[in-house]
Amino acid sequence: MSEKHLQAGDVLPAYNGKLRLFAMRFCPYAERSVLVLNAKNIDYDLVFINLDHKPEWIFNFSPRGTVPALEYEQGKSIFDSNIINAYLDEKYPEKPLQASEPLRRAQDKMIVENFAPAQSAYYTAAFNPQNLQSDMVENFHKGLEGLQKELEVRGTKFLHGSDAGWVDLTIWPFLERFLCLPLIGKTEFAMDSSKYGLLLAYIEAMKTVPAVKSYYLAAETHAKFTESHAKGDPNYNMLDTSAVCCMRPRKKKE
Ligand SMILES: N[C@@H](CCC(=O)N[C@@H](CS)C(=O)NCC(=O)O)C(=O)O
Repeated sequence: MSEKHLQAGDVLPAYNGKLRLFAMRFCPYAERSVLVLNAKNIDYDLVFINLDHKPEWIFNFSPRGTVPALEYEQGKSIFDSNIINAYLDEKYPEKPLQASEPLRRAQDKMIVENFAPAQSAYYTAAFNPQNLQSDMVENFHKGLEGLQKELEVRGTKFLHGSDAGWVDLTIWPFLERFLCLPLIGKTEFAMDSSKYGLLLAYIEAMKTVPAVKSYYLAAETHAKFTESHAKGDPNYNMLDTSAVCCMRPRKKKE
């Protein structure tokens, strides 16, 4: 899989019959769908999009030009991470990721809902720091405290149970990114181990989940991307090694 992000003027790669997810490597919403595809062992292709210079064809798959979008049949697509993930879980029922009990499913959705203010605080801190207000920092910590409380009450390794499920994979991409905030100087967002011991243990457990591990990026990498974004020139292709391979030193001609 290439980490290169396609942009305006680039051609749409040929369709090869697999499900195809249009994504951006640093997008937490796209990551949600990647994790669900991985966790369900579904075969798929990833196409990364430069969101500042979008290729014209992305609008055929996602009317607002947002990612993720899923091409489920040639030229036919759905968009939005929650819509895509619900579709995948129902269409491929072999390994269900949502709770089987209706009440538990509702409670899982409430966890995601209650976590949303923490996500917004993260977005502001990372991408609009000039608009950051103290109540956002409070909301962030309220979100983390709520999550930790839920882990304590449930008493399971993951929120879903002994395996990670829909609820874990839905909030994970944000937890992964929260860890980069102290690295970009937002120390008020640090997760102190004396306060967040259980949550930090959960984060470590999530990193070992195969679906997560194969797509996980370290806090330092997220910090680098966020800084490039703050400078007005997001470095979408910072993980693309295809350019490096062509710069190997050539053998001198005899
Ligand atoms: N609610 C959507 C949000 C998707 C979203 O905002 N994606 C961002 C990237 S992280 C995007 O595509 N931005 C490009 C744009 O808004 O033009 C989802 O859950 O999929």
